[in-house]
Amino acid sequence: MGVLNLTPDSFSDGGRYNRLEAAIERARQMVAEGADLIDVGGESTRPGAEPVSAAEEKRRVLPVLEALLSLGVPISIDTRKPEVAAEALALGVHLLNDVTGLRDERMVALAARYQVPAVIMHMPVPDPATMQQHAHYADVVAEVKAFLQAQAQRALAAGVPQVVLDPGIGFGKRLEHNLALINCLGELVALGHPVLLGASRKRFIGELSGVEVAEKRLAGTLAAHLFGLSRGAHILRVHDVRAHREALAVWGALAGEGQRG
Ligand code: HH2
Repeated sequence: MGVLNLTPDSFSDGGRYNRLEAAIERARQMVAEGADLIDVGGESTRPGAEPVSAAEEKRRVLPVLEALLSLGVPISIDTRKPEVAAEALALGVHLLNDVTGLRDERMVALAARYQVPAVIMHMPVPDPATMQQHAHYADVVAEVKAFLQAQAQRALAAGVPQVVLDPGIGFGKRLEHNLALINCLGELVALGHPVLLGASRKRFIGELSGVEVAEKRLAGTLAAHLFGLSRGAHILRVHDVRAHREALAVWGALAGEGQRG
């Protein structure tokens, strides 16, 4: 899943792709580099980011979505606002990516009505501005798993055709929480739904590698993502598609055919 952020303030590539032409070009490039899916977002969810009105978010994403729907790959809308999701799905978007984990009944109803799969991501409170104040868990893996399982059951019972589970790396999580969740990703995989991992360029990669500039965190990102694959992740949400494809070609050969014998 290639990330297309149409925001002036995203933590890693903010401001670069906010013009229509540039956004479309960037999406084309990611597809050419091997992206299977493009995730389009119009609001930054980094800790402490300024909230964006639904009108502004729609202004940012709808023209781009319309253009991208002819690219030939599935397009996902990354939004926590039902108003934005409704218009994106009416255009024909293929996947709903809700970082607030389908807490809002209207999001569930929309995914059911348009018969699209939904990504259910964990965050401790549905508010990026304050989520880091809620980074307290007795057992982060158990709590995230329980939340995702409950939300998945609710969504499926309401008619959502498929759910994708995501531990929400960096969303109301500290370093030790992110590490535990990636290390124990197999527990989420065991719930029987596809699992998405989004560690690309995130703060914990910087904390571990000492790389402060988000755009320069590719090496650490690849390490986290390949580790996640070895734990059973099905979808990686990435900014650097080409590098991931190259790494996957080698990792996949080793994981699939590299056993002795
Ligand atoms: N991470 C970000 C945004 N959306 N969606 C899912 N399902 N999983 C994630 O891990 C995830 C996500 C944050 O990264 P980015 O889009 O690069 O930054 P920003 O929110 O500042 O635009």
